[in-house]
Amino acid sequence: MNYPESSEILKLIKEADRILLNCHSRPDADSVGSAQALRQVLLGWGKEVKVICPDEIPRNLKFLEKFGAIDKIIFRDFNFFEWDLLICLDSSSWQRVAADSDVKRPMIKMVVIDHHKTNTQFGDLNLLDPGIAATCQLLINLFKDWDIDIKGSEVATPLLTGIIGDTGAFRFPEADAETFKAALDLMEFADKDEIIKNLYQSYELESVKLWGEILENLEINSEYNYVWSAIGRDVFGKYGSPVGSKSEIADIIFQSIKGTEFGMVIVEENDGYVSVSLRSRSGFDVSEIAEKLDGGGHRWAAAGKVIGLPFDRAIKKIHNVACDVCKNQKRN
Ligand SMILES: [Mn+2]
Repeated sequence: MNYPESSEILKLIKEADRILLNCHSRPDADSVGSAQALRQVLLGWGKEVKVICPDEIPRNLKFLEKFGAIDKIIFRDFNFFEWDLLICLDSSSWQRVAADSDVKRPMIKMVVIDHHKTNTQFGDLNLLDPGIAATCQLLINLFKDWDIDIKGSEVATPLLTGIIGDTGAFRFPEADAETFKAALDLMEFADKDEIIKNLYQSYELESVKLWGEILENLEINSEYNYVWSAIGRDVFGKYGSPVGSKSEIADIIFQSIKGTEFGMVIVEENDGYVSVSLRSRSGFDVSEIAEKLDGGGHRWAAAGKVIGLPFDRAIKKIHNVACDVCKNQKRN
């Protein structure tokens, strides 16, 4: 057995007929991949399954919807009580699931399966593996405990997508020998080329043009060795407000500049809503900054936001938080 919780989770699933799975707010490859893979396993057991998400699925992950539609729902209006079980995947908190702090956790049976070290254990049953590279890799271990052989593209392709996404295509140190073994097993059934094409070779033209503006504003904080850029909502709007653009350029450039610890891309998405994508180059734990900015993530990639402040003050707040965390991490 990989996990002591595996049999208990299986028991809850066997007792349920109608099961909800989630993709977290601003879903990434690991979120969508883990939901789509688990959906297939549950369908195979004759369960009725719905995958819900508070946001749209980003364009570069839409190809995974060929394995089943993902329903964008408004959490405050959704009737959870028509369902027997909710399995929350890759989500460190209920807030991350619902994307609305006014919506309380519904009192239905809930299982949490996640790999974020900051997970608040908001489920009735929580399966957490904070050392593992992706929730999709965790699921492979769980499926082994359930005696499920991964056969067929409909399980393998979503799982490999999540593993590639959360490891930055196997770059981060969390991608260890076990991750490569898992990927090797999946390769027999997964369409790796399709995944790479969608994740890394399908940038929208408008998105790339926006990167130009972001790079134009690139600055360095030489006291703490981080790079950053900020763009206002007028510029963001000029290119059609491509939400995914910020994390794309963060992945490509902001964790790759020689001599720096980390990078931040700050975008004023709307009046009073400023988001920041953080990427570490050196192993500096950027999730600590994200957590203090109403967000979260991992050591190598994290995101946060500032709500209700004018743009210039939001930028200032982000820098203050970043510098405080820098000071502390230096001290320790
Ligand atoms: Mn993940």
